[in-house]
Amino acid sequence: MSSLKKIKIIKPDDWHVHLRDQDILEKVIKYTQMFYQRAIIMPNLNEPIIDCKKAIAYKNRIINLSKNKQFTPLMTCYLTKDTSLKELQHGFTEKIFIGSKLYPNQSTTNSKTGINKISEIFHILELMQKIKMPLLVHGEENNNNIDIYDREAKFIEKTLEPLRKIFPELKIILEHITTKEAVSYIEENNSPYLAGTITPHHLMLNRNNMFVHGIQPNLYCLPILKRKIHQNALRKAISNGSTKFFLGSDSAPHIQKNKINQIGCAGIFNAPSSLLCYITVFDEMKALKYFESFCSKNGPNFYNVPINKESITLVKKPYKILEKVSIGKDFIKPFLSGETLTWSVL
Ligand code: OTD
Ligand code: ZN
Ligand code: ZN
Repeated sequence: MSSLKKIKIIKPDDWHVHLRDQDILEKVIKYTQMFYQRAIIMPNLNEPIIDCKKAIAYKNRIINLSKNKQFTPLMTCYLTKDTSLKELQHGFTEKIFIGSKLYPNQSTTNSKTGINKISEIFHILELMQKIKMPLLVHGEENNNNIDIYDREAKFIEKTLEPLRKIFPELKIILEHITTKEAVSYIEENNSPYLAGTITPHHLMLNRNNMFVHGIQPNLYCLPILKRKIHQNALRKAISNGSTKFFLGSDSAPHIQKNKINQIGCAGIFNAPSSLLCYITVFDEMKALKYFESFCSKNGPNFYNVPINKESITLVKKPYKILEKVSIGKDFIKPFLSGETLTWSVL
């Protein structure tokens, strides 16, 4: 009998990933498919996915480049103040969209057509509440006068809480949460209409890691890494078995020359190791019994879609993360590239 520690779980889904398009999509998609049965594909392309036609075309490009034909991309609609209600309703009822995405203006990559003032889209949110269409939120207040480390907490106070009073039955996913404020907001509300996703990098790192031996552009992402007390709050949140939190890797590949630049762009490409990073943290927190719910049950239950039938087995065996993914003459550097994790996929 092998003495290897093994865990078999229902095949997980990634409820928040950036796959990009064309040559990058072609190279990165297999990493997401290695671990996940389904994934919510973020719509922030250079030309954002703002209607059904664009979503169907993008979904087909993803499927055409997929080797794993079991994989299901779940599409989201990038909200603008001009989003058509008819289009949105059609997209949701026809299952073209699983939800809509709120980007506050200039909050992250390709968000320059995002929302300036939340009241601009109240009519859209009203419809979404009525048809039970989930709202996926990049929860940062888009105001340069607010310290970058405070933007998530301010968003909860200034935008999210008032919004939830107006639309109490709107299903909201506060994505890639990074603060103790977000954790307690979700835990204390304990609402069937509110959940949060957590990334591997926000669980494994804090803001000190961005400045070890100099500045580390590959660890620059938005929302930015926070203090250790926030990192610890996230680690605790996943360790107590709450069903309000689930997996959303926020893997966001950029070619290296755009990361290491006069103005380096935000985003961490964790797809080659995301599931292994999560299990490492659950293991460190002695919370492996909640790993499967976080990865494979809480998300589908919140989105009201079936839990996967397939499974995946992880073993406690060293796994070296690849150094780079070539894209033409350039490359993308994965999160923790070249480092060795203690878990791998069987
Ligand atoms: N954060 N980078 C990107 C998106 C995310 O806010 C996000 O979801 C990106 O490059 O698309 C990032 O740092
Ligand atoms: Zn975001
Ligand atoms: Zn993202």
